[in-house]
Amino acid sequence: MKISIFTVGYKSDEIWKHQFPLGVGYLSAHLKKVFQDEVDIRMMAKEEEIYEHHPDLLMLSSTTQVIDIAERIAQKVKEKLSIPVILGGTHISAAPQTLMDSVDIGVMCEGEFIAENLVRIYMNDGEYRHDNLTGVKGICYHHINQILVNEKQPYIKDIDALSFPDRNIGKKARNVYLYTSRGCPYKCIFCASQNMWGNVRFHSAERVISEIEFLVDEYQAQSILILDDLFFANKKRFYAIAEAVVNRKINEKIKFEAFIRSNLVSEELIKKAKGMGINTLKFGAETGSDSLLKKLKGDLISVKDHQKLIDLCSKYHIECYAPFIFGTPGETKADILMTRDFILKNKGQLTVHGFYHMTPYPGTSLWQYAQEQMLLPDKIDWKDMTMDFLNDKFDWDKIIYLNEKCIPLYEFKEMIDQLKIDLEFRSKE
Ligand code: B12
Repeated sequence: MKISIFTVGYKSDEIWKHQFPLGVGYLSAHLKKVFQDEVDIRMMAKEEEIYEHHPDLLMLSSTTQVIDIAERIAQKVKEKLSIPVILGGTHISAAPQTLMDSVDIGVMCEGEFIAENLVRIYMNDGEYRHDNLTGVKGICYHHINQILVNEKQPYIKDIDALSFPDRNIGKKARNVYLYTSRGCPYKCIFCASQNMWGNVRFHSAERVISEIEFLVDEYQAQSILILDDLFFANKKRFYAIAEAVVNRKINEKIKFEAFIRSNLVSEELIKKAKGMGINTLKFGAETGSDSLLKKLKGDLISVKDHQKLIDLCSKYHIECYAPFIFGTPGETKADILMTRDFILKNKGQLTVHGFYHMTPYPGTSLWQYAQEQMLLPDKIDWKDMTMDFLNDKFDWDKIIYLNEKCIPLYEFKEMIDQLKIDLEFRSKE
């Protein structure tokens, strides 16, 4: 049986040589381990490769913003190949009721075992029907003009049992993606991680080290981008990993980037991070206003923590990156100016790598708020959910603006335009 797996939305060939999406990589590795020679699974770098492979089954992975492209591909594949199309990824996980007509089955959240069950059903029955899908956990599907959403699949307890993900990358790759945990213990109002991954689960330090060594030996990877929502969520494990990296001299061969949260920072931790070869840290700063920050990320974090992290990164020569978000319900003009001043004050020490509009995504508490306040349009065009003010597709007429009560949209736009000038931000494609 032939299966093609494709992540929707990639245009650049360059990025594929280095950074291969891990979601489809985990699926591919798991299905190969379970079915071995019974299936021929290919991860596609381009849409055209699907037609060349001529699979019996297509698996698509998509985020919210590119879901319209997923729909178009599914339609085309149905027309050309008449095969079942299964869709997974963050969007359908949070919004199963949006399953498109051209997609047969949506897979919600952690996908490895659900994909396995679906492949097995197809192998046995040669088709998907209501009677062979009704008991399958973690899926949604069409049945008599309705979308049925089955109960959730339990999360995998021991994620070390999963194989290393397949990666379609070349040798000497840079910023190779690595995942060392699933989920995040915090609940930021704009993030769907809890909905997606449930309680946070960690790979053991040993497993993390063996995957890093594999990337060094197998691919001669030059740098690794640790994509975990929060690599430092379990400090004990972080120290164990840092120590092993140094003891095995891995830090002499490879550098790392990772995501941190400012309230977890101490000098000892940053020193250890530098010691293991982390030369870039990224954190969700979001705002320079303390009261707003607490609203976004909870009471345990403050702008002082942000400052401490930035100062420590500066001291230990670690590059520090952070995104900022504007347009939160309740944000005042004074809050926006505080954020501007915070960014200006840290010029040279902090790189702003996200200048975002507060966009409600399904699966977040912000989405729930927007629904309750009736701030969502009747019909949402998902491709308009561009949150990046600097993206040339950002369209002020189409955004979902949640803060009209505090700052009217036209004044908000003026402030954002002024911020672009004050902070010397340039638009990009
Ligand atoms: C790496 C990454 C990227 C990479 C690769 C994206 C990708 N599609 O893999 C790049 C840099 C391209 C990227 C871009 C963007 N990203 Co991004 N990204 C991530 C990040 C940090 C990790 C993704 C990852 O590898 N996860 C680990 C794997 C194991 O999980 P997974 O991909 O979800 O796959 C599992 C399941 O979903 C499921 N599954 C997935 N696909 C399929 C398919 C089938 C058939 C089945 C059965 C199962 C299945 O099984 C997998 C294994 O369990 C996540 C944050 C996160 N924690 O996930 C954000 C995240 C996915 N990105 C996000 C966003 C907003 C974006 C951008 C829109 C940013 C922007 N401003 O442009 C763009 C979208 C462009 C695009 N084409 O996708 C949001 C998505 C929100 C949403 N509702 O869609 C996330 C969740 C961050 C967040 N918390 O808000 N991103």
